[in-house]
Amino acid sequence: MIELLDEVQLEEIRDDFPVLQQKVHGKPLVYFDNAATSQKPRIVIDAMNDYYQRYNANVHRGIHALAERATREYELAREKIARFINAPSQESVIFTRGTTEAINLVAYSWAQTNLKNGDEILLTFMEHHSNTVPWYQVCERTGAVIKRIELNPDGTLRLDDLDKLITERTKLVAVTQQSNVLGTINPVRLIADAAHKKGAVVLVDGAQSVPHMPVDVQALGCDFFVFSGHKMCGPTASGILYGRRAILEAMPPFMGGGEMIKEVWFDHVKYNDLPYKFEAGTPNIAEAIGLGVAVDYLTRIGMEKIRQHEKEITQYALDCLKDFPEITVYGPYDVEKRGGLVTFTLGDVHPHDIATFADQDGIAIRAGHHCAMPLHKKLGLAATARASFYLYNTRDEVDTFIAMLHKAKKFFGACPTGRAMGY
Ligand code: C6P
Repeated sequence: MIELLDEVQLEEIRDDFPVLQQKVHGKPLVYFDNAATSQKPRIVIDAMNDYYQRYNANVHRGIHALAERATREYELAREKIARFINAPSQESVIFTRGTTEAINLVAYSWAQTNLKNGDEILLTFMEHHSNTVPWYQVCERTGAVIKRIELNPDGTLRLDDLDKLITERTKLVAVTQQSNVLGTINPVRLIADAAHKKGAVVLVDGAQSVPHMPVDVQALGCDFFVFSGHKMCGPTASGILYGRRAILEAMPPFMGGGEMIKEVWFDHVKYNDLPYKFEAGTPNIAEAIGLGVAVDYLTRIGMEKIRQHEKEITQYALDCLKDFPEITVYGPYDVEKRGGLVTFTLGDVHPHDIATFADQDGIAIRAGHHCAMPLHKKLGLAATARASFYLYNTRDEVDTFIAMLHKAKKFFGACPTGRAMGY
């Protein structure tokens, strides 16, 4: 049986995050914008400072003591991250600046080499722009076309006709493991199996899943898996592309420069081995080291425990929101099928007004299209408001959030509206 975080542990965890110990507009900060970026524990900040203060040097180049230490720590981070996602080898784990860069790497290197006029890329209607725009660009350059998996009214994917949607022309299926708007957790393994039956390659966007649940890339059966460090207690400008080794070996490099070469002659070049072939130039060394420490931190607490905690908080928030006939919640009600975030509208109040109102109470939520405009167009909305939770959030904070919504509803005179989607 998985234990929940108890009060004492939760208090200890909150103490690890300096940013949480402050007031905003005179009120204790309630940070519910974790899907945009998470806060960072002291040990991650300290690890990055330590690199700059004690062993700042470039990696894989110098043979002096500082350079050797920097290289060791950088590669140790790769090792930890490979273990964290159960990658079969460290060579298949490539440091990037985040999810966006990792997807662009695959788009430029793999897709442009392998796709041609008339080929199909299958997406879903819930993809983030990072898992949308690079594929539009591939289509512009190759003549490939985009198709999409439809949504059910509860915000889950309509998979009944998946076998028909994936055809012999489908070369790539690119799907998010968890939607940053609906919260929906998608059955990636099932989709990957269907795609592989037709010979398609599968890319999984793990930006919203890796920070919040145990992830095993081998069990998911995907060919590429991408995520960002800054959403999982790690630094900004850190992220990962995992790829199946054989596919990575066959791909041309994304960028040229130092580090990604074995030998350069007057007119040609021999590329380096994995993973360095895809890490041109001086990498984000402090960020990679910081991400390794973030992985240590999350592992120590336990990803299953974090998932359970978020399920509990999310269920509590969803139950409280049921008392508002003016509120529409988007995405599945069942917390087994959704991650730790709640996206909603309050009558016809503009979500930006709700976010500004919340800010006055020290509550940080996000409002807008959340970089998922096709999904919002599908929902017939310009914007939504989103509260997204993490391991350090509490039921008391949910109470503060709900009290703010009661005030907002009165202040803006919100009226009940039809619930087009959600529950
Ligand atoms: N979503 C949000 O507030 P980057 O910016 O590269 O670290 O991550 C992009 C990205 C890709 N996929 C999904 C599912 C995401 O949620 C994000 C980032 C943030 O929802 C910022 S727009």
